[in-house]
Amino acid sequence: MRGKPAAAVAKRTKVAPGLGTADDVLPAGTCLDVHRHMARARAMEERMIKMSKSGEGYFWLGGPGEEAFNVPLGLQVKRGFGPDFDFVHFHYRNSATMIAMGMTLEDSIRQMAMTATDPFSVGRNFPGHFARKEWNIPPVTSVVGTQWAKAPGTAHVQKRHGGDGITIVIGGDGGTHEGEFQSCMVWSTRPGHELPVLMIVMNNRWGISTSAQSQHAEENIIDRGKPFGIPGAVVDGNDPVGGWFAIHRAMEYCRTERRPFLIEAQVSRLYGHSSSSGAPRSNDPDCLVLFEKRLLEGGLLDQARIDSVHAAAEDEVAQAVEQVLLEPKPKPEDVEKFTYAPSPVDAVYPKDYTGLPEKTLEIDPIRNLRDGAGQGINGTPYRG
Ligand SMILES: Cc1ncc(C[n+]2csc(CCOP(=O)(O)OP(=O)(O)O)c2C)c(N)n1
Ligand SMILES: [Mg+2]
Repeated sequence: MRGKPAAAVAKRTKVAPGLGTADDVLPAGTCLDVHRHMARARAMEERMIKMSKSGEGYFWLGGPGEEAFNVPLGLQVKRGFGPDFDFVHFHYRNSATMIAMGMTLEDSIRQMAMTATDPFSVGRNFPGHFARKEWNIPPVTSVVGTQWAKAPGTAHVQKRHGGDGITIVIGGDGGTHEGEFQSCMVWSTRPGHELPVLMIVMNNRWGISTSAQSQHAEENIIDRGKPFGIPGAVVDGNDPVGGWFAIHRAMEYCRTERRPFLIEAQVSRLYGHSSSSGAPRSNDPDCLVLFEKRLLEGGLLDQARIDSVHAAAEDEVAQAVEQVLLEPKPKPEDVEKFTYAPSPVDAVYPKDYTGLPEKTLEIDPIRNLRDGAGQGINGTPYRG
């Protein structure tokens, strides 16, 4: 059902001051922003699931069920380029965070449709594998847990640089079993060299089909931070208001103390792991439905306004898909582009990026260096 125009509804709707507790009130305007981005992210992901089933894309995984945490996170990131700003090492379920940070729906759908216009991977990676240099977002990798090992690197730069930029790193409950999660805690807590890393574990209680309860002996995942002296908070990831303030406090701690903090957000997984498991709707609590109930009860929105937010989100997605499906796909000859940068010191595989060394014995790295960049074995130019 389509809602009435916003202006007509606004006249009738008495806007309450906000939602929250006596100490933590999220202003009404922010609540409505959070709700709108949650609805946009959900509509986009649900359309992307259809794309994976209709041949407009080939694989889907993403973040439905995590919007109530991921949107407040994105709205509070200090977005920009360089160590004065936050670095964000994403998990593959952070589309709502990117949308809240200002990503257009087209860009995410471009990656889903694997077009040459996909700004994150030029049509060669899964959806949700974002990368945006100007926002300090290093590429997401599918290899579970690697982001935990990269985070201390950017935080180390930030600590040495000064200022209040922090590194935010996000992963799933399953990924905390990888050694990189421990590496992140070790490197972030070396005495005298503590690092401003906000570690966020999105606990959806599953790693594909392995249940968290069959793997985690600790009561809460944040307990793993205790031996390292890392403080933590367990957050109801279905509550955007509580989540907002938990994120705010954790960020403030990392910005000012220049030390790590651990958040565990308990979230839903609304469409299973990915399209590989069919992306069926689960019975987990739906944060969008729960938030809308609160917005209604709190008098911040009425049903007509909620309907119009959803209608606008669906129109936006439909237009984005229509546009993206007109855009070009990568060409076969693009396959080697952006894979390896040419380097004068890379004397081992000068002509063959994928196979074994061609003529290893003839390679003289010193001569190669002396003769200049861009020259491979026997003077052949690199195909970078
Ligand atoms: C190193 C590695 N091992 C296994 C996989 C296969 N794999 C992909 S996603 C996933 C589950 C990860 O679970 P979790 O960290 O809880 O993230 P969630 O998908 O639940 O958000 C696994 C095992 C992988 N991609 N990389
Ligand atoms: Mg999980």
